Amino acid sequence: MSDKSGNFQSDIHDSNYETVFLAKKLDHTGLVNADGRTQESLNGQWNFGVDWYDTCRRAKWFTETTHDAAGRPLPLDWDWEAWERMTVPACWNLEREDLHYFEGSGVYTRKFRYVPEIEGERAFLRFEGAAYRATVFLNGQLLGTHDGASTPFCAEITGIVKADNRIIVAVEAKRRADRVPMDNTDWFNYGGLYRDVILFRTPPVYIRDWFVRLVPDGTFSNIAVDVTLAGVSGVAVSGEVRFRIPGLGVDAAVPVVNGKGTTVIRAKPELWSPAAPRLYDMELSAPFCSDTVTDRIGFREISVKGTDILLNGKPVFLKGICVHEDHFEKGKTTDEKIIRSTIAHLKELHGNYLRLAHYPHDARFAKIADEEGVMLWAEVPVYWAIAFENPATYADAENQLSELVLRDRNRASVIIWSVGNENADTDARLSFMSRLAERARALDGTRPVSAACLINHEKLAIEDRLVDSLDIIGVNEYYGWYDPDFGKLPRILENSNPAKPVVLCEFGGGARIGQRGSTDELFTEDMQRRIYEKQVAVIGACRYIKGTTPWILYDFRCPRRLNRFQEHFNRKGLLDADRVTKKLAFKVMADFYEGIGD
Ligand code: GCB
Repeated sequence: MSDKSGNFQSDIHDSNYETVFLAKKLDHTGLVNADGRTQESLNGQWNFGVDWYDTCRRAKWFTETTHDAAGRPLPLDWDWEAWERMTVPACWNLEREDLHYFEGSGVYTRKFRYVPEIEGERAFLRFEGAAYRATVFLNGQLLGTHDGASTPFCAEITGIVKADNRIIVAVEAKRRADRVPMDNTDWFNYGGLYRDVILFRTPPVYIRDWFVRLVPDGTFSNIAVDVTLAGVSGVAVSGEVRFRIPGLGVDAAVPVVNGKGTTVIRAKPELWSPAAPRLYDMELSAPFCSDTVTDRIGFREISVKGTDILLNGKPVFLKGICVHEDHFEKGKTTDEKIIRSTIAHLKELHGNYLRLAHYPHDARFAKIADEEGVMLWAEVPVYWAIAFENPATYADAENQLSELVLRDRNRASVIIWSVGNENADTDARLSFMSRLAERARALDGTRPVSAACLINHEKLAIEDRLVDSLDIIGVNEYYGWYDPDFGKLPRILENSNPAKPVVLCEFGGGARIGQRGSTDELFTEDMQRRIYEKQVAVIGACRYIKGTTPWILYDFRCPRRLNRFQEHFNRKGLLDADRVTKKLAFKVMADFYEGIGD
């Protein structure tokens, strides 16, 4: 039917209603680094409507058209102020019982005041995470649409923002085969505006982003700084930015030409490490445009040599554990207290490293890990059977990876970018994931790239063509659990002769807290402990395994797990989902890591 015909009504007849919203993307190209700037929180109680049929976008509620052309009131289907309240940030699934498994669209709205502080000031909204698709409107105008549940995005609102504003965010949380992750995962699909929403301001010309790090040349005495400046209406800016690290006596010029500047400065920082997580305050200031940003940076070098992983030139064993961003009360929403208690458990394990599985965790994690001296594996949700043949899926994955790297590349704690987990070795997957590895290196040439690769369970060897594109080989194996024949693990390790370091990024087994029995009884703490004892004995004897992150620190919500011990939780945690009660295997891992020493 043509939209010219007299009985065409776009809100009910236009099946392509999303096209216009998708045409304006909020992606990594619009990301502005807001660290070290004054941030005004838009968190709090928003009005919220469950919009199961996506009518906000179909019927353009966001235009707030309340009267027809003749001035008569319209029978509206929305009613912002009468709607219930929903906490932002929060996973809607845990806010209301009837939304526990809700995977449709929800509309969030609130008002806010805005008073400019300086002449020509620019203003931005930044969303730290919205699952999965968020379409943002301000004062009736479309700002754009973001895809990806776990990475940040920004929208410039200069010229649209007024004294009194209404923001509307339509968030849609469907699982789909063409998304990243796709519709089948071993974790819960939380939805909503579940991370912070902030407003920040900049001068007309402003410092958009920076990348400060030790040059990985083995000398530990060169600091590189890249700066990006944004001009008014996209006009390229040139000028001099000062780069200062008072603690090192650094005060250097970074010449910026056409928006980009880069400089290498000689300096001898105390190196960041888990034993001494030294951070330096730094400042970038651009007097010609009156902009200044600050950050706290740790300087360290992470590299790979043969089958060794080197931290500051010395071999290091990554003593870690996997953790999901999943809290029994808050889901994927987190806070400083939760992050610090996670790290406290890692330290009780005598660990120095966490695998943040299987998607980017909250931005505060890496900041706190910087302070606490914890190394991190950061990952994008290229998980299991992604639509590797689909170019749109690749674009989504590449964008999520770009947003992650741009968000966290100034964090010393992040030492590995992972481009995926347990994906079948097809040509399409090889091309997809090796392009992702190249993308990570293009945005950040200072960190190794890894992925959880595959074992050939017939040949009993680590075998995955993706290995050629990686710096560190991640391997998941569940001998003693999914495959009870534990004897295969030592054979696999003997049969393999990798030229690169291997990290065992998963092993383990399930145990219901308090469930006791023999070491052969599934879901008992006793069997889980036995699996850990056998695993660490084999791992400890393998010359090329340079790190381990068993699966997993805490039990986590998982709709695929329906037996009487699981009750919708994956029970492979070393602690219960209460994040307090330890299982017997915890001590096995703690003793193993204590024995390895620093
Ligand atoms: C895996 C996956 C992880 C699962 C785990 C399990 O290999 O990478 O996401 O949760 O196994 O418990 O089966």
